[in-house]
Amino acid sequence: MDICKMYINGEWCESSAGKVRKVTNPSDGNIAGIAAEGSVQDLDRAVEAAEAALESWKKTSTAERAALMLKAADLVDQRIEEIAKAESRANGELLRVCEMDAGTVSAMLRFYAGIIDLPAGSSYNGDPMVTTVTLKEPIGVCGIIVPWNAPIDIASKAIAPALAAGNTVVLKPSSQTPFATALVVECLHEAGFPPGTVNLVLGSGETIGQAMAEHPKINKLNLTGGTETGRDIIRASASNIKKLSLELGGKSAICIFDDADLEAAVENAMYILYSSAGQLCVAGSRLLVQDTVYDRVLEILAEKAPKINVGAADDPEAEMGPVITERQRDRILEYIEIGKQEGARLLTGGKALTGGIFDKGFYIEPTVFADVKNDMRIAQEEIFGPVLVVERFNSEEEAFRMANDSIYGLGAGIYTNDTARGWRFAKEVKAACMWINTYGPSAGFGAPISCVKQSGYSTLMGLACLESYMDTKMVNFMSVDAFQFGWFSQW
Ligand code: TXE
Repeated sequence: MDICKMYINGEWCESSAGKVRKVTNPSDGNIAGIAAEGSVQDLDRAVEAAEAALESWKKTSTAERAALMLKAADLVDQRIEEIAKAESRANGELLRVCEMDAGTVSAMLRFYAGIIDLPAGSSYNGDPMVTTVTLKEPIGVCGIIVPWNAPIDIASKAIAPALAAGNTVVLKPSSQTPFATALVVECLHEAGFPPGTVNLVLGSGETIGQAMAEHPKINKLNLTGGTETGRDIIRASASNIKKLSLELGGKSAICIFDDADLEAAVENAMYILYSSAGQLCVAGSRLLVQDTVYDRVLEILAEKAPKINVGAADDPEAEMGPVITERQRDRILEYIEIGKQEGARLLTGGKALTGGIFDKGFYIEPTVFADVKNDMRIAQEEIFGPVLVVERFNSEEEAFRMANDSIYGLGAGIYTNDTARGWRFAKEVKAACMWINTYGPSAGFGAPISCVKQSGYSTLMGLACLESYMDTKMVNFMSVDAFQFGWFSQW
């Protein structure tokens, strides 16, 4: 089996420490691939290459950068199947979901190539002698650290704006999912990005990720990952005050009011959570249900959740796949035990699936807890597995208070036919992305997602994201020769 290599200064290479890591396929327990396990020396080499490439890369025209991005997008489209299979084998995401993720990569490259010229400075003419303008310029070397869920989708949402803005990139995928990311980097290489513009370093978060946070020559670090990892990176980067963009955990609430279409609301909630086996940061993992329809919603969940077709990621009939690792499976099962001990009612699921393919991979039954109180750990902590917690509320005020009673601020949803209530929800609940009578879709890549509370701080998507990969200088021009302030009497 070929070793997935790193890409530093335009060349593919193995780890200078000669180390490799085997990755297990969550669907069947087989080896998904073998990847180089980089050393800090490899990271240093990548940062030096990115720094060296920066001088010329930031002087390229936006037209040159856009042309390379568009070419890379075409190359990704030609390899969609290969990229999707590489991702699905490593993280157990359903293959058709990974195909959508791969499609996002080329879409992101095209989107940012399309808006590459939009960031502009301003001019200020408030003083007859001084003219002030702002200049936008690349930040420098950008470190990008991504998680194992939807890795290429998430990586592309950072790589594309970083490169479009004239930065160079050092990318570190999760050690669980290097393969699809390496194929995307191959497409960037083949498109003709100059050596050092894009670098791929493989390895653990504790070693390579930590070293990126500490590295004085990485000028901006983008993390998508858990909130605890965000804390680690804030601490590790304190020594050099690099710019941080943190997209972290979530425990998003979906409020279902009694005037909603309950079947649609429950189907939406189940889809967004279980289609990724609960491994989607923005998934609505807390269902807040008005007490007048609480029993009916539980009836629907009790009937529908056990019928979800769980299977291997490449099974076209599967509606839910495995969770990422044996360790993560056991962690989720621990949370299920915690839920029982806290007094929540296990409505359905709660066990690891066994028999056939389930004995080889890491599968958990679609699980629903009812009668959950919002101060329970299973309502407050991110489980990141196929576990839905259902809580009841009486009034709108109580529903919105419960939705806000979370350290996270990532997603939030409401199902109601009361338009005014939908607007009150949008204004009163604190979250980065919100949905009214749906959950998940959005009308375009231009809408920015700005994480809040302990879901982090960052601006994902849109022109705001592109500008977040630029520094803004204020430059003042004096329009009078040999200007003096006239402060000193001796003049
Ligand atoms: O995260 P981890 P995972 C979150 C999701 C969940 C987590 C799941 O909510 O909490 O990601 O992904 C590296 N210093 N989001 O388990 O463990 C690690 O190697 C530096 C939110 O992978 O935090 C990996 O590359 N780096 C998101 C990356 O950090 C470190 C959407 C993430 O690892 C490190 C998707 C350290 N100390 C998932 N420790 C959103 N909000 O949009 C680990 N890493």
